[in-house]
Amino acid sequence: TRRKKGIQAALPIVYGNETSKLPDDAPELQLGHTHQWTVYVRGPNGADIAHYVRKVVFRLHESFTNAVRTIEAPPFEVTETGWGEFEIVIAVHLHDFPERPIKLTHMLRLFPPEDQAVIDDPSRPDLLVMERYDEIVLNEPTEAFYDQFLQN
Ligand code: SLL
Repeated sequence: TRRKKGIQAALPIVYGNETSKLPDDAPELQLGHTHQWTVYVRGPNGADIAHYVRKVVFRLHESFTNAVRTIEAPPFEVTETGWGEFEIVIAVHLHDFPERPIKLTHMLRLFPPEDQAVIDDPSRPDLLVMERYDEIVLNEPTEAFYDQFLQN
């Protein structure tokens, strides 16, 4: 495969979690669960990342059934209910480098941490959002990828 020598591409992504408290009548409360959350990898402002993301693998805490969740199409996210916070390992597999996934880690938050900014959506005051903007740096993309997505 021919690659663009000396070219570095920065692919923007946003990853993190959204959490809300379970309503009083939620059946999951019987299991001791207190919150519903979604962990995700997205493009900034809803941009489509499926051009360069082939699949995303989320490794949840082992207390979850099928703790390894592989998402092969957008939206690249997992929604669950639970009771605790834990670190999620996220592997982003690119079309261009399928053999070399990008590893991200995200601390799932159910409660607002004291030392971190929390993004508030005024239309959803019950929703806690903990997310981070990042760039996946692609070294020497394939010529096909470069021609299709990067050159403009
Ligand atoms: C803690 N170290 O003790 C962490 C572990 C694990 C959270 C949190 C499981 C939900 C289910 C769940 O929420 N685990 O039963 O499926 O806080």
